[in-house]
Amino acid sequence: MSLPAGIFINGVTGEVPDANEHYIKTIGELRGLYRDVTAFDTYLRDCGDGPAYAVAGYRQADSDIIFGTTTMQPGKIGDEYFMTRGHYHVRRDCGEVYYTQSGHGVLLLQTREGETREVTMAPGVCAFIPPDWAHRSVNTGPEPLVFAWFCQATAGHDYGDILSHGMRKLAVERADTLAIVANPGF
Ligand code: PAN
Ligand code: ZN
Repeated sequence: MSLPAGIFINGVTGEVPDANEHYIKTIGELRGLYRDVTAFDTYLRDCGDGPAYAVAGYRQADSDIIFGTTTMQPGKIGDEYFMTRGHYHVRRDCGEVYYTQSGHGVLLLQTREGETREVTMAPGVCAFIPPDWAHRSVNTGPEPLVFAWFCQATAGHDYGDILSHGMRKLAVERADTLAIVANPGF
């Protein structure tokens, strides 16, 4: 049986002391995500492998809801800011909420039909992700980007489509500022 609980989230570090699910994605594990393969290899050679983002989740058995945090390091590969893999949910009826607690970024969203949207991620902004919109977060600032996420426990992650085709839009740095551009490789 699920029981009520008050779960502390550190909005600066993203740490959730009571989290019972954790994983880290290193830059090296994200080969193929970034368009500039030479820049990717140069980054790994010069900076070494290290965490790109960490995910902590809080799940209670038999509950319909899970939540947790994602903490994304700042950085760029070529002109692309550090980003998450991006996914649809396996269950097409399941949306999600991202509540940014610190740092700055952009949430890239797209439908299977080709519609795209961007939502600014900044402290205090709650991003609503409707069902069946693919979503990828991008850290566009110089600090870690920390956001709390809340979704259905059985939503599931479907990475296949974004992994093989990328997303329609890229978040890149142009003249020292963020630009959202069409992905020439899509
Ligand atoms: C988030 C994401 C998390 C990492 O918890 O899973 O930010 O992003 P990727 O899973 O795309 O690598 C979420 O959207 N869950 O559904
Ligand atoms: Zn999701």
